[in-house]
Amino acid sequence: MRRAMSVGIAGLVLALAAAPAPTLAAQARAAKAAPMPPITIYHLEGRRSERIVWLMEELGLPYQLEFKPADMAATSAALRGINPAMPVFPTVKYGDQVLVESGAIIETIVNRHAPGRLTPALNSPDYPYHLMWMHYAEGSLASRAIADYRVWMIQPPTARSRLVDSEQVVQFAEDYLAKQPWFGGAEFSTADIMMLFPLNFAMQLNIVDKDQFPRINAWRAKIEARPAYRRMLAKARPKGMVGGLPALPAHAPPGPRPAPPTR
Ligand SMILES: N[C@@H](CCC(=O)N[C@@H](CS)C(=O)NCC(=O)O)C(=O)O
Repeated sequence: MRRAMSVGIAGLVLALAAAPAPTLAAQARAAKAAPMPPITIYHLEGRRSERIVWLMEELGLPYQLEFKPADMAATSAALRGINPAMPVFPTVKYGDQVLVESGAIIETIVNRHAPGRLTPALNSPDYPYHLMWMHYAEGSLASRAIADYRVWMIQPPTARSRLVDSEQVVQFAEDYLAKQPWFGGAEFSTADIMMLFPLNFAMQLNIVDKDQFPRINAWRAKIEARPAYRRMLAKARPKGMVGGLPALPAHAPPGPRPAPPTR
């Protein structure tokens, strides 16, 4: 079986890779999968669009990748050309539909074109947790990490907020990994794909103290060893990260937070 991928705004580069022979179960699943329209991922190095590239690499599905390596201006211009009202990465052209929200894009692709893959069985105990982390990644984790980053860039904190903060949302993820090896439970799933970006964001930008979370660090090491993740990096970050944000000079001191409001 051959897989095609194109890279670059300027031209089309065809990359061919041999995939392993499909098992009987994979053939049965493929028979249920809907035909996939052409998919173009508007991407910028190191951003959430890497989730979609990584997903497609895990699934062995074809896609076109639009970005100009190490050229943020050209990459942003291409994005604004297709999605001027909401220019965010990822924007995905799915057939003739233009989609944002990485979680929704992942669920659309898996549910329609790779049913049953990278997802625990619907009636399994893992399923509710898998779905919880799918949503937690953007809902609780990314939103708080980004809010703290913006505020703390203006004034490095000397104490923790009384509201749920970045430390607490990352700690909640750390505690879950004491019980399960993956955010999807027993097996790697799309919840892991969703969780990596905000955890990297929080740790690499010093929003939290990365040394406080050994289980997340061990999980990240397992992810970085995955062949599909490495293929994603080679294709989506060929010249490294572009326009990265500076790390915070200091993160909030760990420890107890002020008591929450009582009314
Ligand atoms: N919740 C959205 C977030 C998309 C998003 O904000 N992407 C960032 C890059 S990681 C972006 O394009 N930001 C540009 C901006 O905020 O102007 C998703 O999961 O896709």
